[in-house]
Amino acid sequence: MKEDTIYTAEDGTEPFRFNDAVASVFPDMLQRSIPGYPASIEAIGSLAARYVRANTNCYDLGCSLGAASLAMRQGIRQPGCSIVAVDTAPAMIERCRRVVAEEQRHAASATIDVIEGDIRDTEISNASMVVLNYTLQFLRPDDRDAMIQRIFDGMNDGGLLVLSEKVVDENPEMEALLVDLHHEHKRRNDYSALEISRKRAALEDVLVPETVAAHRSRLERAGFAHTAVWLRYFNFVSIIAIR
Ligand code: GEK
Repeated sequence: MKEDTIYTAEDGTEPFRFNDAVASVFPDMLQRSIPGYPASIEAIGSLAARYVRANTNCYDLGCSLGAASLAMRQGIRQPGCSIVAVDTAPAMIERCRRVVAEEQRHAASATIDVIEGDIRDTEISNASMVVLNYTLQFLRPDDRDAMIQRIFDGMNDGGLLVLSEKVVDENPEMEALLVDLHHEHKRRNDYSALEISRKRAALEDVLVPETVAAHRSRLERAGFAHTAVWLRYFNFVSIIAIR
């Protein structure tokens, strides 16, 4: 796995982009930066085994290198399922296609279609499982209600949405503590204080976090019957919602 040293060189004045440099170090970046990321991928596999129904579609929206799609494919126990993996970044899609093709050789039941495109334009239909693993946070806040509503509308009754996000706490004191704990976690994972502050500056206005309450009320407004936070590690949460 290639090491993420991007912010040893870049000074953080340019907004963060999912370009070739990022895609080439992405597994290392996610593992060292998102507390709970491996747990989110593991749970997506287990949830696929429980919720994916025969002859339905599954969506991995903002798939990056396809980790959630591969976990779904491994978990699915039903025949006739298609996984649609979508990302807008060409550098991610190119690598994702290679990873999926490599794994296809040991292929399990479901097919994976890797599509370069914007998730705001992706048609969602006959879905028994949809994954937004740390992706909604990159959409403009104004676009988020419509995105969640389209997901709900394209899902079958009993279908499952996994929504993982970086969040912000309502309480400024708790927020400061959680941010500090996250930065300490990154330092333990060998990012320097300078790299951490540069990356933070680059993500300003690119990754816009909301509160857990805002996410849950959006899901409820869209029509989801049940929502729960199943994972929280500092300011990183994963929510499941059942239609
Ligand atoms: C994982 N889910 O490994 N349309 C499509 N893709 C988008 C859009 C958009 N409008 N906006 C951002 N992206 C993955 C990790 S990373 C999370 C997801 C992170 C894509 C973007 O190109 C990037 O690949 C992904 O969303 C977010 O489980 O880097 O913190």
